[in-house]
Amino acid sequence: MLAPALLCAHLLLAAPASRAWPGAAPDEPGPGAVAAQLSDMHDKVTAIWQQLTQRAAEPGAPGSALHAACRVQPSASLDAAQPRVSGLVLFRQPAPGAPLEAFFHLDGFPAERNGSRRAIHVHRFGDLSPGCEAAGPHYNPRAAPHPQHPGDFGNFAVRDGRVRKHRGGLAASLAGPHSIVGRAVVVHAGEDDLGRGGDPASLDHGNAGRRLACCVVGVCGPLPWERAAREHAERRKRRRDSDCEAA
Ligand SMILES: [Cu+2]
Ligand SMILES: [Zn+2]
Repeated sequence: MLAPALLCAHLLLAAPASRAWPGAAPDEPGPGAVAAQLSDMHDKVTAIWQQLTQRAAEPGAPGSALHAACRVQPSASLDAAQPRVSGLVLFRQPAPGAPLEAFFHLDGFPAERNGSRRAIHVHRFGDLSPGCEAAGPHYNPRAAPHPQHPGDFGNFAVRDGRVRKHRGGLAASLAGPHSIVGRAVVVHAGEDDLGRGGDPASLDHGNAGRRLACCVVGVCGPLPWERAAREHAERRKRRRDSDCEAA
């Protein structure tokens, strides 16, 4: 059932795009109207796809959750003065269309600036061999301003040169036409101004500064997530216990 529905959806997508080719009649819709139609059809295809996949795998059923991992490496284009940040970003989505959650485990920031905050985003391209600049702009499938891109994860506090953070309710997805699988997670040297910088760049990328490290999001099984969740729970318990002792 899934394959014929997706085939129909592809045909729907292909039809208006062909009218936008050079040589189209003067009364045909312009590029803006075609883009709006395509965006609308994308949404409809996503809805069909989500209904079909959710019917096949109800949220909470064993094996229904989607997982992905991103092994963060220092950018190949860094100069010697820049910190070498590395680590692991893990994603879990209970079902297609559900909010995404993520663990961010990063090391290698300068330890002397406790309380500094670093931006993390999903960028468009997954070929990072020349350095993290090759990741291109923020992944922005709906032509929205920053910080409304699906991979605008915001700022992360650095403590003792590390980031250890769990975030839920993220807008990005591991499934559907706007999936972030195969795209890049980029860790920046600076803080995201979240669109409040007052200049055009702020609404484009948040003026988050140099790209220190990056990775490509890839599908994985549930084990890395389960391990990280266990470690996260143990850390929280230790923190609670030490708070009780101090009180
Ligand atoms: Cu970025
Ligand atoms: Zn953005």
